[in-house]
Amino acid sequence: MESNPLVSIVMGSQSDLETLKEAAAVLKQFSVPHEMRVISAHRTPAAAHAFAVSAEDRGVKVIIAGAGKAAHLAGVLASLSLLPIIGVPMHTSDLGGLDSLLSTVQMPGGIPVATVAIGKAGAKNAGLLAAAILALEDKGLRARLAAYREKMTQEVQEAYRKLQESGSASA
Ligand code: RP5
Repeated sequence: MESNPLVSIVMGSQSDLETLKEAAAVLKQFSVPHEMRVISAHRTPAAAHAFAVSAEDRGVKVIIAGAGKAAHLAGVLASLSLLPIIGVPMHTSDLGGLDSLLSTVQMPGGIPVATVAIGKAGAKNAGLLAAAILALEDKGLRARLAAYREKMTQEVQEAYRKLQESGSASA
């Protein structure tokens, strides 16, 4: 585990790990020090409290919190910390993740959670959003993010060029 993480990725259950790995992969790609923890707002509320009130003092700058079903983790952490909190709603078997999405995004005014999309796309974007926040004070990281965007643009343009070459772009 990273000893001086700038981003803490917290998940409500070990079962969320496959999804939250996407956020960790992005942070690794951009060389952002990070850690991963399993803390539940419902099953380990004392640990959630202790984590939230100490994260800033440990040097953490952004928290990514992923949870599913009645997903209160991001909101609880946001209620206890002034750090920016990014909420990742897990996909669920019962309601497809709509349960997680609504319980993460529908925060009362005054306690913000920046909620991203359900599931792996959301976790990936949580990593990118955390990196963008840190890039405000880190020119090297900003340059790496700009290069990532440029590569993505070129890949889409290349895909379109190939489609045109194949003759499938119009009929
Ligand atoms: C939430 O309940 C977790 O974030 C997880 O997404 C969901 C189900 O947890 P498990 O029953 O799989 O541990 O707290």
